[in-house]
Amino acid sequence: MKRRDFFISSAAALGAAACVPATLAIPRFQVPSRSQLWWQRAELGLFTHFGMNTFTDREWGDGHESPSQFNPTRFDARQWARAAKVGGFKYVILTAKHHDGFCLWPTKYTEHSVKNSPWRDGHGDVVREFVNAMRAEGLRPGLYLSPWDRHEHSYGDSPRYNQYYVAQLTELLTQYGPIVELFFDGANGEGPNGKKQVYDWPLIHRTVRKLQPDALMFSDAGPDIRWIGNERGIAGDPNWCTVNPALVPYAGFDAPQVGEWLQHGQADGTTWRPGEADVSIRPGWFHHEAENAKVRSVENLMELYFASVGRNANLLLNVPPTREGLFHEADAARLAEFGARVRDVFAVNHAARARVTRTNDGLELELRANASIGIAVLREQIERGQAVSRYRVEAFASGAWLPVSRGTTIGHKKIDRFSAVTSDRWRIVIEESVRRPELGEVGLY
Ligand code: FUL
Repeated sequence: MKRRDFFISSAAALGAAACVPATLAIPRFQVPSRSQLWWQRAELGLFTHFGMNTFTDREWGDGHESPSQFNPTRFDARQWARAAKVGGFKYVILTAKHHDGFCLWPTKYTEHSVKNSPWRDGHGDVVREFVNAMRAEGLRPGLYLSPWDRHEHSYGDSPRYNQYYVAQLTELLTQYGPIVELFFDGANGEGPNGKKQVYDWPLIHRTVRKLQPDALMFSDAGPDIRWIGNERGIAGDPNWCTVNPALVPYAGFDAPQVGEWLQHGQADGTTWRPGEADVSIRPGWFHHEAENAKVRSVENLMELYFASVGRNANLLLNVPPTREGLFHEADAARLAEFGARVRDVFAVNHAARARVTRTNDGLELELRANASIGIAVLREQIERGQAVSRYRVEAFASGAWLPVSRGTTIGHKKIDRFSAVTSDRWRIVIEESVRRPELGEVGLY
């Protein structure tokens, strides 16, 4: 059901609250939680796929690998953290367990873990070193715990495996300090007994909420962050932070309209669930020697940045450590270049000291001097919800307002690129919104 009744016109929408006709019923709208707000403002997350596959040169292990194969001889999570920080990333998510079931921490619940590996004579704990290293660099750690487990015998025996999974989740949430995000992957294969595992998502969600109420849960069904619907790092346009959760009731749920829902969200959604766009810096998620020359170029990473962060989604860029336990020099160098490029592109904001006037349908900016502008960064104050559904950006040139870009949603951030125009007068015109918009700081570069 589309709730058209609360789509109000922009003119009324932009005035003070008192200008909204008293009879117009504006329903309760959605806003981010404190954790979601931090997360959306962070914009950039790094993903690190590391584990048994790193040593077997595979993407999906079958669970029959031996812990003796895991031995990262120069393991140094501080090197990952420094590279992430230089790249401008604010949080980092590690695969504590991938589909092969091998655990990077010495869990009590299986022998298939680092404790039976030669690494640090079985006394190592990748998760511990990871969280410590991230925090030491001011980054927030997150964890991926694959629900699909191709090693664990109880897998497919649903209640038993659910207990196993929740027990592992409990270890991770009680022994390693605050976890910013739990990444729940949707892959769900057959168990060794041929039975399909039915995950107890309500139990999983309750466990996380109880143990770490501020941790955000990611999956295609949220509940806090939604998958953007592809692994190419590209968000939809439009992209709403809100969805109607009933449409995708649990992770891995498949229906024809799911792709659209993930990509775009819903203007009239009843739950705040911003999108995260995951993608790898290389063809694979895990490190493979043969792909060392296939690390994405900085130009390509910038395109991904504009297609994700520039469309109101977070970018989760995967950088897989090598068998030595280090980011490969090519990846580390690329992260540094990417960070420098972003800082460079957004170094001088010509709107920073502009005189800003609220118009009845947007904002007008008078810059301190003429400037050649080719990028506009728009923001809504999402702590008050998301409202804009159509806008245009204009520059005053040769005696008239010239539209330079048009768009749909804005949300936390929308970045428009256009052929550079020189002007000292710029304006944002909100053509349509679903409720009263509150624009945030404008950037002109
Ligand atoms: C997928 C997994 O199957 C891949 O191995 C990877 O972890 C990716 C992020 O999610 O569904």
